[in-house]
Amino acid sequence: MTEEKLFDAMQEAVVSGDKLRARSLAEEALGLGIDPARIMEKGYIPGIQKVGDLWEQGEYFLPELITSAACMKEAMEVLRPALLQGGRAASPEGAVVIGTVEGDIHDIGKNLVASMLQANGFEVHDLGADVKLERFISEAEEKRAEIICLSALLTTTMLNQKRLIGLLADKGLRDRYGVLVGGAPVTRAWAEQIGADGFGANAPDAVRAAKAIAADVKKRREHVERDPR
Ligand code: B1M
Repeated sequence: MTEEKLFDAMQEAVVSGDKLRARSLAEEALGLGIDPARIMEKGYIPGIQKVGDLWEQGEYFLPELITSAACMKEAMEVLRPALLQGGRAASPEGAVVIGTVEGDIHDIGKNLVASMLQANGFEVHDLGADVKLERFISEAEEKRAEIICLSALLTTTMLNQKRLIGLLADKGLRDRYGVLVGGAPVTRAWAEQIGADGFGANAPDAVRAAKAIAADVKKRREHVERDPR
């Protein structure tokens, strides 16, 4: 099968909820040496986006959404080890805590971002989905993370990204951490409006933003250690 045909078939597998096919196509694409991030971006993500459109048009209901999400997980399970290859064990880029915010159970995009961060040399502490805001902070403190990464897929739960930043400020910790936000309804304008340190439109973009934020936080911390006044 050509690359284009494979990508079309992946989209179809997700839309039709065919888990076995979603898995075997991922294996086939890896066997052909196609980059796993590209497989996700060109094959599977357009599929689940189409499912979202069909849901909005009232053609799909919750069971279809759940089955298609399971197809994404099947594909991700195959692709994840390949995505992680090349990740450096020493984690020179810094540490992050990542999760989907309280009230929100969507985790496919967050998992992809977490894998790509790990593959790019970050130490990643994935807290899962529907994570309490206080927990992001306590884990960041415990793991001595540089960045708190917040994913949100619902317009209602996006507000928790703003609340987290407020909570950090209330605790006098705002300068200690970089905050990176993302998720389907999240925009750069929203990130700026709530005072986040960075925004990722997709997983590679999140990695770029995280690198810049981590460097900045490390500099800030070094400065405070040298001159604690
Ligand atoms: Co839901 N859902 N869903 N859903 N779901 C959306 C988000 C929706 C847009 C569908 C629609 O109406 N078209 C809609 C939200 C509407 C809104 O808020 N305005 C919606 C709804 C309404 C709901 C429920 C409320 C439905 C219901 O129960 N009535 C419910 C919510 C439950 C809850 O969370 N409390 C619900 C449930 C579900 C399922 C469980 C069935 C399933 C999720 C399964 C799972 O994740 N384990 C599901 C799915 C699959 C979707 C859609 C179809 C696909 C989401 C997805 O996985 N996309 C979605 C429609 C859509 O988004 N078009 C929809 C693929 C993924 C790779 O993309 O997550 O955007 P995404 O991640 C991207 C970027 O956003 C970015 O990088 C990723 C890779 O490119 N990114 C970051 C993500 N996080 C980042 C963090 C970063 C940086 C970048 O830094 C920290």
